[in-house]
Amino acid sequence: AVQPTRDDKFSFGLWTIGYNGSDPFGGPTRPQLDVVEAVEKLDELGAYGLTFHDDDLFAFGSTDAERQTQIDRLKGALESTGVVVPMVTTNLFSAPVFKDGGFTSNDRDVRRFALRKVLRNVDLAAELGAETFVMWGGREGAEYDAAKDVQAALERYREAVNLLAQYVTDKGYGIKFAIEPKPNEPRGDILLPTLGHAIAFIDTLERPELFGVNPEVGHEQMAGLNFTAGIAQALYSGKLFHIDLNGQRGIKYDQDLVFGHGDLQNAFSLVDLLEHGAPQGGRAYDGPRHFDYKPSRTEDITGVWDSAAANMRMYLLLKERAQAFRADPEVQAALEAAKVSELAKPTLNPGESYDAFLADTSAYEDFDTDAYFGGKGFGFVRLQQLAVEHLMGAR
Ligand code: GLT
Ligand code: MN
Ligand code: MN
Ligand code: MN
Repeated sequence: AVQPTRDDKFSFGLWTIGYNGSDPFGGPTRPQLDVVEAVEKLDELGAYGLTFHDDDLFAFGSTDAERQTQIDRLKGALESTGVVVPMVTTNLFSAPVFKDGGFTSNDRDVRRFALRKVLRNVDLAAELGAETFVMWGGREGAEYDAAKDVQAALERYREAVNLLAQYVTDKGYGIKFAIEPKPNEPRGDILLPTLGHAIAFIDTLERPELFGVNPEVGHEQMAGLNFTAGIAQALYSGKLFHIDLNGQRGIKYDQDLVFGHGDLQNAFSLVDLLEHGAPQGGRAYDGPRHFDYKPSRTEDITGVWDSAAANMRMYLLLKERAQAFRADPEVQAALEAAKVSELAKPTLNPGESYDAFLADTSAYEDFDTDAYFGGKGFGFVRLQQLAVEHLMGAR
């Protein structure tokens, strides 16, 4: 059961397994990975999808012929393996021209160039049958408050994505957009730093139905936020269009560890939520389980593929543990005792007016707050202990 299959919908970014080990303090520790090898090896390991940035497939500044050669090589590998491309994205962060961002650079010519680069890649995404187009605005931000008019930047971001929505609508492309938040790195502060900021921004768009979020485990955790709780809100808003799974250990630089190699308890509650929905039947997640991790630069190519397999194995192991947790009668009793299910019950009676509510003396005048709060506890700790024991395989 921990052998990945296509039905598990595991996908990887070409830039993840293709990461050559460069970091701000040192150069590459591994040679470049070819896209055909990447597709064949992912297929062998049981993944169903490959995702990429334009610049992962063909270097920035490639000629049309070089670009086409790489697209054809990718298509050949997809055909021979059955691997699909569920998501495509554009690199608006590596080339020096994007040093102050793409859609929100202070320089208008850069903004026009960035938008053209994205439109070109949207056409390619449609050609490859991708359903989701991710936008991670890593350079959309600033180091200095005086250097960026954030309200104008949001307006330019809005202008850009409204145009993209118009474009896919007119072309009849079946593509939806997923905005990926990150609080900082590479910029000191990035625009739309958390999934909450992104969801609020989406509400201001001309076609909000075409936009959702692509939250990354580590990015929310870099801000000290609870990823599972954020995902619950994204699901609640119908905005979880895609997800980047990886591992992060606390508030520090973006680690992009293997999924589950960071905050394991949060990974457990996340898989439980994605697979089963809320305990009272709130929405679950149906899309690709996409890994956005970096094989550590200490590893050779064997270590790259071991770590790719580890992501999928961690997910499936957590899924098994979550199933056991949900099925355990003791857990069900503990959930009941902790009143987790009572939260699904509306606070007012059906059709209860505020007059009727105000007339209910049991709600206030006769409600004995001392007796209630001085007495019985909720038993949350016991419930959590059961969860951790299931996670550890101790039950
Ligand atoms: C980049 C970033 C990721 C984004 C990718 C999509 S690229 O590696 O760190 O979090 O998901 O643009
Ligand atoms: Mn990351
Ligand atoms: Mn990353
Ligand atoms: Mn990501």
